[in-house]
Amino acid sequence: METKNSGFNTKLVHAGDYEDCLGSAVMPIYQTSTFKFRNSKHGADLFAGKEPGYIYTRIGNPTINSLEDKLAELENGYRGIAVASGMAAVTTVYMALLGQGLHVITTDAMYGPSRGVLERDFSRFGVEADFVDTSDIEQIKKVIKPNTKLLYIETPTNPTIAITDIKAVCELAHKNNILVCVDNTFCSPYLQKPLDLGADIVLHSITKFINGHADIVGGAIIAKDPEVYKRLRQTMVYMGGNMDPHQAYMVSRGVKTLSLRMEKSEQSARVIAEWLENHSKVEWVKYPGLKSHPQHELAKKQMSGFGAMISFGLKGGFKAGEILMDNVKLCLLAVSLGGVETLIQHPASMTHAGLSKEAREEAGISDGLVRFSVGIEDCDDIITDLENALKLI
Ligand code: LCS
Repeated sequence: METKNSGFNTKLVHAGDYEDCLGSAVMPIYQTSTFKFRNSKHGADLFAGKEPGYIYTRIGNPTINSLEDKLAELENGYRGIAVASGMAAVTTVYMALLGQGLHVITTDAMYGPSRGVLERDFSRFGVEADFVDTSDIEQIKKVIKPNTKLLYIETPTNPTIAITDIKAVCELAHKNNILVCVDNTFCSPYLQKPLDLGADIVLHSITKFINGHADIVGGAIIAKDPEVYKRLRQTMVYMGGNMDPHQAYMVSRGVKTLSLRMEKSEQSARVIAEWLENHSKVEWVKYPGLKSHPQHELAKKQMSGFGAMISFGLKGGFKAGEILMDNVKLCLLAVSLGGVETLIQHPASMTHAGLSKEAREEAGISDGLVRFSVGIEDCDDIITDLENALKLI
């Protein structure tokens, strides 16, 4: 079915639909590594791009392509590339657009490995990087250089929930011939559409809200422009970070309920954030929907809701954090986020442990910071669980 002009929920269910000879209602899993050619001419035509069709699953596969088409429509992009993990998406973008002597500017407080791989690995190949608070555009202006090729932003950030003005930074970047990539993992296209705000590339850890069921790891990249898409696709095919057909099937299934899940999680997150803000054991709360959030007005402008991710600091720091982690019962003590289950974790000792303490502090990740991903359980049950654990501090 043609869904280009349909609403978001219709796209969630039907975009990327594929007609097969049996009339399958959902996309089947083409669990095959390779595809037979009818004859030598057919094989040659496929390789030459003269005929559409499939050659080899790393290059393309119907189950994977169906998901890619759905995600591209959801983000209002040209085409999508599904990859093995969110980090495969991040490294494919870096690998395709950066090189010896080129410079990238990124959000300082973004997901640890997205920064760590630049510091540890891409630096070995002569890629220069500056990490700044991209929520302050002046900081970006200060580090733009003639060799800057990519501005890579994460908004809201994991886990500090800082928000970057996508439209403003895209205008600045484009004036300087710099491409902009936005990690949209925390929002999903349900809440934020970076390509509509001017970005060139959007990427996701689809492990999170897009799949939503904490049962697969995956990533996706969506490009606005055919030329940029081609560069990214070529790099993915050569580097080999492709998604697997079974993984793609799982995501195509999970994503259909994205709006329903996000709506429920967000309703609870708003209530929980306010409740935490008034709790005597809590020092501060960062949630885009709270008036106390420094970029609350910007969040209202560029996001269509405030999401399901909350960060908060406990009075009593590290020790209080340990007590909370060890005493919640309903909330799962686990990394990752964006699933139907409520998850709680401690970035300083978990997701961001790979960064030095100085780098963490510079990026606003204090030792007592708690990250909370609100699931779709009953909100009262989540609050009761938190209250019972907070009482023990
Ligand atoms: N981008 C963001 C914003 C993320 O939060 C993550 C993973 C990634 C990229 C990488 O995606 P992956 O390869 O794991 O699919 N964030 C994680 C987290 O906060 N806890 O565990 C993983």
